[in-house]
Amino acid sequence: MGCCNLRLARCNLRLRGVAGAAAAMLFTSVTALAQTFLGPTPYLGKNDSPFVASIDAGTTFLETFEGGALATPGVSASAGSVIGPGGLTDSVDADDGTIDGSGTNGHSFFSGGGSTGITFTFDAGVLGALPTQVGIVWTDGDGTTLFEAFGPSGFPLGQIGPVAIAVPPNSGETAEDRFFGVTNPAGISAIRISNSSGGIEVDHLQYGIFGATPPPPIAVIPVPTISETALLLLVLLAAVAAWRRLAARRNERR
Ligand SMILES: [Ca+2]
Ligand SMILES: [Ca+2]
Ligand SMILES: [Ca+2]
Repeated sequence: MGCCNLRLARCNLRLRGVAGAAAAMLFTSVTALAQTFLGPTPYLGKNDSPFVASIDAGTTFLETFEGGALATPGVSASAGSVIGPGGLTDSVDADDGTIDGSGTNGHSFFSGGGSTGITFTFDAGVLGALPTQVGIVWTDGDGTTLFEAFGPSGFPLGQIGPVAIAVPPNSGETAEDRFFGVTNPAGISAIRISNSSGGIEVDHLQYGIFGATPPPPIAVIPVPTISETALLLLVLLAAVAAWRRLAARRNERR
């Protein structure tokens, strides 16, 4: 504190600077830990997901419902069930093999109570931890659409909407389909999606670890083939023989 005795005013300024820097660091830290909402954005296939890299890397689950059930681990739905191909089915467009403006030949997840909505709840015990990134694609319903997310212990993280994205009729059109997502470093315990009128249809539930590094590739140590091993032995034997001849000549000269 000697500097304070000598130059009190300058030292105060310096301390204020340190306090300001600390406050800035704290703010940055808090900001970095905050939740981020993503969407609503158009979605016709997996490549439209902001999480596609981690889906491909295997650190985020993607449930397309094309297997006929909600089968990815560590998640349960409060209402609804999977529906298969049909005139009113509204799967994500690409799931039937062709992006053609229609989702009627795919599978989706439907509930008759759009205003109650569907809550997907995550099980940290099964997953090892709560997911830190979650997304869902709203594909059909009426009225306005609302997406909500909840952190650990169920505290609300916020919401997107209500937004007016529904376009009638309800026969598999995909231009209206929208992705809603959230990231939260402290974890996401549940999401809820609802629309104010009619039933509700969703698809491509996705959840995993935000920013996770994919597992490193397994190092492959090349194993020499039999012919390579034989060649190596021949080279070694030739080298030993040459060394012995050289040693013998040296002995003869002595
Ligand atoms: Ca299609
Ligand atoms: Ca689907
Ligand atoms: Ca649709």
